[in-house]
Amino acid sequence: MNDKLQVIKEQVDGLIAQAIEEIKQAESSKMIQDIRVKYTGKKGELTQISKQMKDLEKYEKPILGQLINQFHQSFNEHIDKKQEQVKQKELAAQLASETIDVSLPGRRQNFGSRHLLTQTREELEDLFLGMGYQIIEGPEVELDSYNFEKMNLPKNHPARDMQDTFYISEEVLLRTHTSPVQARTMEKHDFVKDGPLKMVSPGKVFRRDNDDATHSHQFHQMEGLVVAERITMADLKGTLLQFAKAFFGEEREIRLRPSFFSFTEPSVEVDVSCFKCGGKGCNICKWTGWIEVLGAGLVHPNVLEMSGIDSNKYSGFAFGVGIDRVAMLKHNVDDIRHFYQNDLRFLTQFKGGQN
Ligand code: FA5
Repeated sequence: MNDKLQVIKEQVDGLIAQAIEEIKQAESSKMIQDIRVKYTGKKGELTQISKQMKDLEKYEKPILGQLINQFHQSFNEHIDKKQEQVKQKELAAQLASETIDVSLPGRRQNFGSRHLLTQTREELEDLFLGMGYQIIEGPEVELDSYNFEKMNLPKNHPARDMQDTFYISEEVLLRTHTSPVQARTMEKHDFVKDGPLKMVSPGKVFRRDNDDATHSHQFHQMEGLVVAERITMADLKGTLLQFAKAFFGEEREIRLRPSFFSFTEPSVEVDVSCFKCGGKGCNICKWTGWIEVLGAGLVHPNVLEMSGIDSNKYSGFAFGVGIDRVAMLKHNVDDIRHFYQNDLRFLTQFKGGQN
């Protein structure tokens, strides 16, 4: 080996010694990668030495080639071994840092629950389903003809004032009560095929009302309607007593007071004996012993006839319960606006209807 080659050999030997030393010190995959680039990369140290190839004599070139191969062999051997060790160490560290303590108690999931108004509506539905009623829903955006005219409230009737509402056009409005579902159902009913008509219809209603603790411009009602031959006030009273006992408690009594609705005749307001004081008088019943819960009556013959039912053959009773009101009474809620404010401090008190 001539002097020139001797110098190159010393350079390569020095380089491999230096690389091996650095490999020994490497502690991460990143450091190993950097060493690879530093020695064997395109601009690496070995590449610099290889560049001398072009200045060598033909017979000298294979000798340099051999030296370069030896470098690669030794370098790869060391670096691969080190890479394997580092990989093991890194994997162990990762597994240690991601250890799951399976003995830790789980985090509690906070589930939502059914709104008290939904719970109340479902309770009322179940109760009437149990008495053989079917549930029928009607549209919230209603025609004037169903909301008023077919309920025996012709245009310009003064009783319309009590149920002013939001009009979409002259003839289309947001319904003020669930009573229009009476007419929609009666029109379709076939007594020969379907037998007696027994239905309840829960849903949202709207009125131009001033909001206060017991009034909202949007609230919920449930309509009840029974039409068959020889239906009397006794049927109405018996049904409402059963409802009052099932919903408010077995000891409840009811009282009917004369009232006016254009679609029933006679019409009544129905009171339930106070479930807090049992009728003795307290702040809930305003010291009267009775709480008003709904309006009812025998279906007016005009209403039957307008829906195509022979009022000489058939009669019926109807009632309309304010769902918000009975929910307030049963659960001692002092302001109807709590139902619509979505305050979790209020809502989470009624977790009975867990989803
Ligand atoms: C009616 O709406 C009649 N359609 C009920 C009816 C049906 C009578 C069938 C006869 C036969 P009234 O306007 O009284 O009647 O309302 C019925 C119930 O809705 C009231 O007893 C009350 O519980 C509730 N209610 C009325 N206005 C509001 C309001 N602004 N906010 C909350 N609840 C109300």
